[in-house]
Amino acid sequence: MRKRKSVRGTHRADAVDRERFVKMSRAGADGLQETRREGGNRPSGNKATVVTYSDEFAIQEVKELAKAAGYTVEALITQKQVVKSEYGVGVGKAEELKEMMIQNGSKTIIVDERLTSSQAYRLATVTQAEVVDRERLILNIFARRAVTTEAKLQVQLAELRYEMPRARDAVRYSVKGEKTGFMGLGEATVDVKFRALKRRMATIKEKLVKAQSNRTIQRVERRKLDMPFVSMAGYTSSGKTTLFNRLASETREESPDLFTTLTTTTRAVSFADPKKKVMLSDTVGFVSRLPAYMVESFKSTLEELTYADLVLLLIDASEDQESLSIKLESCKDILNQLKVDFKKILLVLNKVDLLEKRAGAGEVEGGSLFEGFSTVKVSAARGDGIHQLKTRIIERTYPRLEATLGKAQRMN
Ligand SMILES: Nc1nc2c(ncn2[C@@H]2O[C@H](COP(=O)(O)OP(=O)(O)OP(=O)(O)O)[C@@H](O)[C@H]2O)c(=O)[nH]1
Ligand SMILES: [Mg+2]
Repeated sequence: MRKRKSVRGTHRADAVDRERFVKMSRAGADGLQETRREGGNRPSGNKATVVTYSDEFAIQEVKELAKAAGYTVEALITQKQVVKSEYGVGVGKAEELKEMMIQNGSKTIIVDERLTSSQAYRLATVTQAEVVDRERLILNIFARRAVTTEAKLQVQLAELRYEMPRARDAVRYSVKGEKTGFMGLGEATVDVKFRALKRRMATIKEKLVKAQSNRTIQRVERRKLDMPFVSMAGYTSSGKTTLFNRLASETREESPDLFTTLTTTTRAVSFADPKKKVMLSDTVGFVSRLPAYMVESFKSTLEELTYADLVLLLIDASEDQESLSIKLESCKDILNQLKVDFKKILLVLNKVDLLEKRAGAGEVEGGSLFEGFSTVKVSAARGDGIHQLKTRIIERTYPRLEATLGKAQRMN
């Protein structure tokens, strides 16, 4: 009884809450300007309470995502279902959350799923807190990490795609609150606001098309050099940049934080035979439950994978079967969306050095998960298996290239 009363009690402050929600939506919709002003550094040092699924993988991952977005996790509650109810969480949980947050001083609830705007609104109303869903959380990380102009544009595009349907709902709430139009503004102003959002989206897309055509020109130029293209893909933190640095003698940033790399770096690399060079690219990492519009927004960066002759798909082989399975399936799903031919994949089982510390040393838990793929075990950090990997890269790319060259010569 006490629980229900408290939830209803909060509803009485509905008008004030609606105002807060509308302000929050506005902060989101205008987030692009904020990103530009603060160089993408938001939020920082914020205390958050997290709602996620009860499995260990989800718990660990959301904690790392929250950390990468600048939050400190004060408390974490788990649920079997995260998005089924009116608030995204059950009514009882919503109230539990509110009390928990008063105790721990956090002002943000991170819900590890995609919330509808009505769920976010209701949860924000009941708890009097800022509500950040999984997609917003990932966007916040991207916004913090984006350094290059292209990466910033891609993040801005993804943010607009996230905000548009929510801005539409904010209008509905505004109307329900007896204020016509968007965020308490008149209908005409709503139209103006939406048109402005759409225009911004069109401008960003235009700029990205330019970035994309520059890439295409670069790719065509590189093709003239008759070098095979090798691209690295994999879950965030699987060790792509560490391997790239080792193979290309580079010093790009590698870190245990999620989404360290947001842009593509390409280098011409030669292994044992200086005549057999390959173009090697490192790129942005993947994460599970990544919506299609985010993949689409990062298309100009991820496109390297589509054109690659060989894709090195990195897996952190030191993880347990469940993590391996979730991560590999997520990667396959995204590579599928990018229309990557799976025959071009070489599965690189990285971090094998960590397996030695375990009981049953040396064995990767993947087993049947890797069926259908050829695999190679390496430690990008320590150097194990690197010679074998280089040999495999050349074996997999040069026969194909030589066949293409031979065909071209025969045609001339
Ligand atoms: N023990 C061990 N750690 C590794 C190995 N390879 C990478 N790491 C560590 O794993 C973490 C992630 O490495 P990165 O190279 O930044 O991973 P990434 O795939 O580029 O990550 P994102 O750019 O965030 O997608 C870092 O702390 C690395 O030091 C390895 O072979 N063994
Ligand atoms: Mg990286």
